[in-house]
Amino acid sequence: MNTAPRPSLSTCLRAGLLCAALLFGHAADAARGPAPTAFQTSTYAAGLELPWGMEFMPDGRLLVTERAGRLRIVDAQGDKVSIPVRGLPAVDRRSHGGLLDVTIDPAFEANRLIYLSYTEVDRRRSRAGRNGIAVARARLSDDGARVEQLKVLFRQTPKIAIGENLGGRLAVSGDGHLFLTLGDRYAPEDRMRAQSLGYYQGKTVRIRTDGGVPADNPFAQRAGARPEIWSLGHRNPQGAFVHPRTGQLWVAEHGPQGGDEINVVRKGRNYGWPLVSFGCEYNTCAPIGGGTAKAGLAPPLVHWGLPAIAPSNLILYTGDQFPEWKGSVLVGALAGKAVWRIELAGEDAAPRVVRREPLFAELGERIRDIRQGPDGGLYLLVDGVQGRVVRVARTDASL
Ligand SMILES: [Ca+2]
Repeated sequence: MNTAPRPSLSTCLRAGLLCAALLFGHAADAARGPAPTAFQTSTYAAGLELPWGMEFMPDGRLLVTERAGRLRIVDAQGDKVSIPVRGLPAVDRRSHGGLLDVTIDPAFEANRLIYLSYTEVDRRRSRAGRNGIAVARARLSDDGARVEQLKVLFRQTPKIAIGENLGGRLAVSGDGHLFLTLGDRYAPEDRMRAQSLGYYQGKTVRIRTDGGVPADNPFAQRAGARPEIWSLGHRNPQGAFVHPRTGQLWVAEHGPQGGDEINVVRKGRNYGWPLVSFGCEYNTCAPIGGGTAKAGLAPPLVHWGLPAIAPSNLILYTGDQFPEWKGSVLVGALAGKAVWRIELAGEDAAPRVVRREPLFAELGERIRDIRQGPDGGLYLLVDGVQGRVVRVARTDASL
C-alpha cells in the first residue's frame, strides 16, 4: 500500500517482535550498496496525467496509458506526446481504477496488436458501485491514431465494490500467453478469496493472446475453479514480467504494512496471502495470518519490511548501457520513491539475491512503471497529475 503511516515504536512494542523486525527490517540493505554507477537523469516526456503503464514499440516510440482512459504515443526522440489514441474502451476510473497497463504482442511488427488492462464498471444499475478488471486486445492503426478490431479477452467476474488493490499488470510470453495480475481488492472480509480458486481476487491468470484458456493451466480441469488461474495467494501484484530464458512469470506485490514481495511464480503455486505475511495490519500492526512461512506456501524471493517501498512494476535489465546492472531485477517504488536493484546469482530458475540497493532516490518521485529502452537506457514513469517519463542514461554518452 502506498500511503500507510509507519507504526510508532510504542505501537510496535504492543504488537510484538514481528513489528519491531519490520521497523528495523531493511535499513541494512541500503548500506550495503556498491560504488555508484555514473548516470544522468533527464525528462524524456512530460504532460502525462496519472500515467500507469508504458511499453516501447519496436520503432522506439513509447505507448503510455493515463488512468482517465487515454493512450498516448511518445515519439522516438521523446519530443512529442500524441493526442489520445481513438477507439479505446470505456473505463471506470473511480478510486485507483481506470486504464491501467499496455503491452504489445511479440509479433507486433507484423500484426500491430496491443493489449490493454482497465477497470470496467458493472453495467447493471443496482451494481453501479462495482467494477472488475478487463483485458482487451486491439490493432493499432498504421498511423497510430486509433485502435481497431477491439476484442475483450478477459473479464473479472463477479464485479467488486470499487476500491484498491486492483493488480492490473500485463505480461506477454514469447509462446503466445498473456498473464494478468489481480489484487485482493482490499476488503478485509474478502481477503480469503485470494485463497479460493472460485474467485479471481489475489491471483495471476494466464490466457492465450486470442483470449482462449490454455488446456495446460493448472486448474483448467478442476470443478469450481476459474480456469484462467495460474497462481494464487497474492495481495496486490502490480508488477510482472516473463523471464526471457525460463519463461517464468515474476511478480512484485504490495504487502500490507510492511511485507512487500517479489515472487518467482510457478504454475499452480500458492504465494500465501493472507495465510502468511511479512507485514502486519495498518495502524495497529496486529499480526496477519499465522506467521511468515508455512508448509505448502511459496516464500517470496525478496521481501521488504518498513518503511514499505510499495512496488509498482519490475523488469529484468538485459541492456548494455549499464553492464553493472545487467541481469539485475529493477523494481519501481511508489511510496519508496526509488528503483530497487536486486542483484542475483545462481540459476535463472532458482536465483539467489546477493545485493539490493535503491537507485535514483534523488529524484524523489513515485515510480509507476519502468522499462528498458531500445538503447539499453532506463525509462521511469513518474506517477502524478503532472506525470512524466524520466530517461536514465550513462554520463559518458559513448555507449
Ligand atoms: Ca507471499
